[in-house]
This record gives sequence, structure tokens and C-alpha cells, in this order.
Amino acid sequence: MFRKVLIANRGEIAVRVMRTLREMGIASVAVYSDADRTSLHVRMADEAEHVGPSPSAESYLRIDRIIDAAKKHGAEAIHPGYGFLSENADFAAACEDAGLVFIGPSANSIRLMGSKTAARRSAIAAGAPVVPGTEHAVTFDEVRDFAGREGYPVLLKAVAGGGGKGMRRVDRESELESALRNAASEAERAFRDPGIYVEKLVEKPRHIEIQLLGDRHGAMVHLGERECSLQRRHQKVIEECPSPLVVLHPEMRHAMGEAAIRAARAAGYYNAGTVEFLVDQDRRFYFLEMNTRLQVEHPVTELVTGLDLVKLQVEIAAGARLPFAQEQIAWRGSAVECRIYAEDPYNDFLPYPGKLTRLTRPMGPGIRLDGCVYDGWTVPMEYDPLLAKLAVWAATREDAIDRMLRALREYDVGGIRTNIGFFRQILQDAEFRAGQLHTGFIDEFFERHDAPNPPPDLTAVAALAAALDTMTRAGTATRTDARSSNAWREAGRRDLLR
Ligand code: MV4
Repeated sequence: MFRKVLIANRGEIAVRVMRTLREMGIASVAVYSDADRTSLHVRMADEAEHVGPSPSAESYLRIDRIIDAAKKHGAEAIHPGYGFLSENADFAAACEDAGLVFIGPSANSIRLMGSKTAARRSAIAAGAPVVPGTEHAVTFDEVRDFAGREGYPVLLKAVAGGGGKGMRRVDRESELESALRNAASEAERAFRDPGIYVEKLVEKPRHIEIQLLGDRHGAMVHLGERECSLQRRHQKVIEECPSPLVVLHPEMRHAMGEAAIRAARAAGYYNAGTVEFLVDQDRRFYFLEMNTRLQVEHPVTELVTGLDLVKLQVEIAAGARLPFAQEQIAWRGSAVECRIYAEDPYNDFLPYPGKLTRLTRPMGPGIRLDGCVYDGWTVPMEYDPLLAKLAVWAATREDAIDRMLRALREYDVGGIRTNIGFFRQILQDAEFRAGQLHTGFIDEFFERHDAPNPPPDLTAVAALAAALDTMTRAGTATRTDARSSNAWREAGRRDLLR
């Protein structure tokens, strides 16, 4: 087993990986940027190395500096977490070239799955169902012919895509030309690859994904599904295991699990990975893409299977065989996770970093909190403002939702705004509680309810605080003004979200 591992990441996932390393008796090396000098992952690590200024392009994305840090500290392996370099094939290859073990799949698997059309071809070759579409980048004539055959609406997607960038819904031929042009230029800007392919659009789909785990000797199992349909602008908001749909139709888990394993095997996949499926209204499922990393929402799978995915990732990277067979995996109870963000639900969910002046964490039965914040810490504005993932386990979905509501009531964060109050609304929603989920759920939720707004008596306070914020940023208000703006915001928050 490794004696020392470097974590090429920050925030809650760096902390989460370190916790397992410590349980395994493995020393951890943190890397950090200027903005993260006082961050929890640095405090918690056994050793730490500064890798550059705050912009991630100059620190967390610097392959050379991270590999130098690993060598300097004598780490034998690198855990990439999620985001940053976790799905960068060049990074995985550079680790191996430097004699360091990349805790993840091979560079080839990452590269293959990075091309959404190559991933589709691999899934098709493996006999996994895919949405009708093309296996290569298309020209205008090819999309028009495809839509002529399959019918509208169709969805244009970036070959190098993911995350909804470069995606365009097209409802009629007259919209096709400009949609294709816009999608290609967005893809070019985002991925430096203008390639666009096309799929038939699945209306109101669910997003259900399968967790996979394979060793380097050819064994592979699935750890069941996660329901990830609740998203806002391609950001997951709430995740669950099991999926309420799979609870109603238990045979779906086996069918999707088998399809996921076939697709991953065809790519020579090992370590942890996730196959995403779209599920249509008739419960047909289609391979969408494969994520070649540990996912943000892995804790719900851990809670329901009792496994530690990071521990398994590390063991597999060190050459161990999978310690169990498919038949030995069992799913018990129900888990829900909420992604707690420093963002303003009253202002279009804009990031709202700042200093934490008050922090009370939820505790007690069935609670798991994966966070990176402490009282007095300033949430840096340079990065994704995820504060913590609050996950709960209970015997049934209904009990898990009630437990989550209880935990959210205990959670008190002061000084910044968070989406905690928004979760309370969603978890009390009848459709949510009935498990009637699809990827358009949150948009429809906002149509059913008014977009979240502070109570009228506090609107003036919030407006004043916002105005002062703007003035401070523009340099037209004094520091004292800004401080009182914080105080108002603080007072407002206490009443708004109680
Ligand atoms: C789709 C789709 C409907 N039909 N493909 C969005 C991100 C990208 N990874 C794939 N996505 C979608 N692909 C077809 N053929 C709907 C989405 C989609 C979506 C998927 C998963 C989770 C949330 C979503 C929100 C909007 C659209």
C-alpha cells in the first residue's frame, strides 16, 4: 500500500479524501493556491505545498507544479478528486510518466470518454442502448437529414462536451442553421473543438446514473444507481440513492447496471466511474455519457451500500483485486444529499462568498456532513462556492426527507447567503415527496411557486444591502458602509430563512 498520497484538489473533496487516507494510515499531501492558504484541506493535511496564485489555471490546473510537489514530498500516488484535472487524460499520463500512480482510470479511458461520440460508439459496440443520434460530428446537411428521418425536436451537442455547454434544442428546420452555428462557436470557445453531433431529444427525462467499480485485473461491479434529476442549469442540486423510480421498478437497477458494465468494459475501464443514463417517460433508458472520476454525489451510494469509495479507489490503484462480487453488494435504506452553496437564492442563485461569522452544523442520527468550512473562514470567490454536502440516511425515502428537513433546520450559517432555505421549500413540495422527478423539475417548481423572494418587510433591507454592495464594488461607498451592509444582510438572513 502507498505510504503517502498527494491530493490534487481543494475544498470539501480534498478533505473527504484525506479523511479516508488517514483511516488507511496513509499520509496526505495538500496543494494550495494563494486564496487557499487558510483553507481546511491545508490545515488537515500532513504536509502541504503551495502551487501558485489564486486563478486555478495558475495553480490547481498546473500539471507540472502538481507533479513537482508530489515528487518533492515523496508521494507515490495522486488522487485528483473531481473537477480540475480529474478528467484530464494528459494529467493521468503525466503522472504515470513521472512514476506516480494516478488514482483513477487509464489515460486512454479518460480520453475515450472525453469524446462524447467515441463514448457513444463504445456503448453501441457493447450493446448498451443509446438515444438515436449520430456517432460523429455533423455538417448542416447531415443534421437536416437526421431530423428529417427521426423528426423534431432534436438536440445538438458538443462532441467534446458535457455540462450542457454547446447544447441547443432545435424544434424546426428553420431554426437549425443558426442553432448549429451558435452551438459550434460555443463549443469552440468552451472546449476548443467546434464539433457538434445530434440526438433525438428526449422530453422531460430523468437523469439516473450507475456507479461502477472495476479493478485492474478485469473484475467490475456496479454499486447501483443515483437519482440526479434535480438540477439547475446543469448543476445537480439534490441526489438520492435509491432512485424512487427504481424502487417502483427494481428490475431497472440490474438492467442499467449490466448496460453500464458492458459500456465501461468496452473502454477497458478500471477504478471508480459513473455511467449516466437518460430515462424517458416510458422508462426506457439510454446511455448518455461516462464520467471517469469520483463524483460529487458519491456519499449517497456510500451510505446505502456501506462502502468507502475512496478507500476502494486507493486499493484498486495500488493493484488490489475487488474485495467483493456483484452478489455481495446490498442496498439498505435511503439516502439524500443536498449541495450547500454560498449563493443567493433571492438573487438568481448568484455566488455569494464572504466571511462566515456564525456556524452551527447539523448533527445526530443519520447525518453525514462533508464540508470544508469553519467559523471565521472566508469563502474564496475564486472557486466554486460549494460549502458542504449534507447527506442523510434513513430506513425509507420518506424518513430520509424528514431527517434532511430536520438537519436543514439545525444548520445555521451566518455572514453569507446559502441555499439552505431553498432546500426546505423543495423538500416540502408534494411532487418531490411523491418522487415525480425529471430534469425540468426545478424550473417547473419555480413556475408553481413564486421564485424565492424575501418576505416583503425585508425586501427594502435586502435592496439597500444590495445597493451598498454594488456601490462598494464600484468604489462609491466607504468601508464603513460596506460593514453596515453586511450587518443588514446578516439581520435579514436570520429572519428570512428561519
Ligand atoms: C439530453 C436531453 C434530452 N435528450 N439528450 C444535459 C447535459 C448533458 N450531459 C446531457 N443533457 C441532456 N441530454 C437527449 N437526447 C436532456 C439533457 C438535459 C439534462 C440531462 C441530465 C440532467 C439534467 C438535464 C437538464 C437539461 C437537459
